Amino acid sequence: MPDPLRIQVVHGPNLNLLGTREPDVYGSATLEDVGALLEARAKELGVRLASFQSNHEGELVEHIQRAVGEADGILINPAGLTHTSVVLRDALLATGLPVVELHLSNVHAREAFRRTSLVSDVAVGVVCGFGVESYRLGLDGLVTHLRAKGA
Ligand code: CA2
Repeated sequence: MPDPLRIQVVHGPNLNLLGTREPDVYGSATLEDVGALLEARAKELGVRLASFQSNHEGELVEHIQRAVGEADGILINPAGLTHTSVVLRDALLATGLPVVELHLSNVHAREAFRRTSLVSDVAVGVVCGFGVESYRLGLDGLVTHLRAKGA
């Protein structure tokens, strides 16, 4: 039996607040609910997950750097840093790992600044607009991509 694929899940700033504010935009599920949903899907897919959330850009960068050799791919909701962070983009690119970007909301149907992503063009795919289902769809997409590559 081959070793299971390892996926690093990264949640950006303020996502610790999920389910506590702005339910009209982000839904009522908490980050813990997202973790449970992802773990259930990971079990079905036979992959292993590690999850990390931080409100600090530098901590996110350090964690992403540590994914090299520890993970086969990265599933990330970069939250507000999507639209601003060259350093997060550089960190993701430097890993050389396949990245899937996801968003709960449809960032294209909101303010104009949310249509810019510094991550999308270094990602193998992007999912947005399906609430917490975006996480499951993103995980499925990343695992499909990795398996097609023979990882
Ligand atoms: O739709 C998404 O997943 C976003 O990545 C969420 C970010 C936003 O800046 C992006 O444009 C789109 C905001 C994350 C903050 O999450 C909160 C959740 C509940 C209450 C307050 C903030």
